[in-house]
Amino acid sequence: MASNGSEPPPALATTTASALKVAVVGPVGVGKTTLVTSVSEIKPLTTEEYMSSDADRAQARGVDKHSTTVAMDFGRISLSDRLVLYLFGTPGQERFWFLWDGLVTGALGAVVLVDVRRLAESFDVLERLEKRGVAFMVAVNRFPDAPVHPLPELRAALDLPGAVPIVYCDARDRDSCREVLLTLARYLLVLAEPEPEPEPEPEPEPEREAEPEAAV
Ligand SMILES: Nc1nc2c(ncn2[C@@H]2O[C@H](COP(=O)(O)OP(=O)(O)OP(=O)(O)O)[C@@H](O)[C@H]2O)c(=O)[nH]1
Ligand SMILES: [Mg+2]
Repeated sequence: MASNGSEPPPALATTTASALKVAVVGPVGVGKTTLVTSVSEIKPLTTEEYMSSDADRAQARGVDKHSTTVAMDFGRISLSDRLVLYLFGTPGQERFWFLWDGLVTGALGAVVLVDVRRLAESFDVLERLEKRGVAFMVAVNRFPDAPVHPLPELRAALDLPGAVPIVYCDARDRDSCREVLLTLARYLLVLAEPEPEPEPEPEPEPEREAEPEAAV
């Protein structure tokens, strides 16, 4: 649960034995930092810098924002006394993409945040994850002035395989972000299930010897 600032953030349980890593990726201004901030139980580590150049603001076109992530976002969710989830938000600007490898390496999976008004900007991101073999799902961040398309249409437009989950979310809403992470967790569990063993071929019926004819 996010701290409201008046109480110290919950300390990491001393019993914590394992950590999982999930990456939050997507193009500029889709709400990656917003999602990590909404869902983290600690005040997240963010690396926001003021966008001073026209080129940077042009890359974030259509998005009302003046700062951008220049390295990463980092948040934490304790899943149990023993298990903690670390969230790593990537920078959206192309000139910081060289940081991707470190941020995505070792991730169990990734959430790709998408803005329907700038769908084509997500293609590069999806391709980069596919090349790295990182399991991912798509969360469409519902901005109030964005059109709402049926999810099957968005799936087709993004050319997503049928098994990849795609959901709507509001990156500012903690419950909505938790639901996204739960969807990713369920998908990762399905992927981790062993392939069912092929059914064994039925044994051929043994050929019966012809009964000797009874002597008359
Ligand atoms: N209305 C609305 N605004 C949002 C939502 N999510 C993010 N925003 C706003 O959109 C802007 C971009 O959000 P960020 O979280 O900084 O986006 P980002 O993906 O981290 O951007 P980069 O780090 O520059 O790639 C901010 O001004 C947010 O307040 C949302 O769900 N609804
Ligand atoms: Mg950001």
